[in-house]
Amino acid sequence: MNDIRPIQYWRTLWISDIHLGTSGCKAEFLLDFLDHNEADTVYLVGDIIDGWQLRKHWYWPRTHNDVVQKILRKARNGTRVVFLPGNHDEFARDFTSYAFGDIEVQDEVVHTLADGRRLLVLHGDQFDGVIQHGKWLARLGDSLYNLALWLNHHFNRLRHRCGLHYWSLSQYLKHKVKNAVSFITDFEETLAGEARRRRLDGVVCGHIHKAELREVGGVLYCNDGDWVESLSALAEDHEGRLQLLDWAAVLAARCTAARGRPPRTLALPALPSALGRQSRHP
Ligand SMILES: [Mn+2]
Repeated sequence: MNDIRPIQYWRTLWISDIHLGTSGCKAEFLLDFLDHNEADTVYLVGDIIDGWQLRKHWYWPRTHNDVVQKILRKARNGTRVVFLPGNHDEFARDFTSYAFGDIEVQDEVVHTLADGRRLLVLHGDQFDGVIQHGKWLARLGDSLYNLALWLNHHFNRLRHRCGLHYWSLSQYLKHKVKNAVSFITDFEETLAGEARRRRLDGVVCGHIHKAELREVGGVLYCNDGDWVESLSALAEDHEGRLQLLDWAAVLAARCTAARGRPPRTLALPALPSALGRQSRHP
């Protein structure tokens, strides 16, 4: 390591949606984050290990093992580590209120901040049933949309030849994308609503891979983001103040500061893995 950045000590850290066992997981970045951040309590807010993908095909590089080892080491050295399983690691839900070595497993918990505010902590997929799902379509890029237009053209020529009326695939997709945007809003409002219903001051969740820290309907809505796309975590300092840690920005700043020094070994993943994650369920 050629940087001398000090370790930051937090009261609490929340990380989720690491998706270990998939090529989309940015384990190197998370290892760097874990090296530079310590906390009294670390909440692993679900989708830590991607059981769905691992069942399909085994992918477990050394760095993914290192992440697990590093977290276990923190737990052994006195950090309280609480694992709240998500939909991709729901196999662990059978072990709720048990402990894996030094790691507690819970479905959800109420965390009390240093200033007394109380937050509901859970992955968030528990509310998928009441929210219309279409998130994957939100990731359709422009090029895919153009492809849809092209397909639409040929698709309808074929329909015409078969004597069928025109049906717009592109319109259909557009409609779906609009629904996906409203899915995020619905998710945020549903989770904030649940915290309000329970007379808590806010909620911390993950699941939709969109880091956020703001007030929604009078309560605090916090989403700690993910380690597939946004490389972010939520942190509480010793006064109870919350902030989002954008590790991609920290790394970019470090690279700029280190200009002239030899480049660090952290590298962005190859394109295929970046593409591979596009269609993945949140
Ligand atoms: Mn999830």
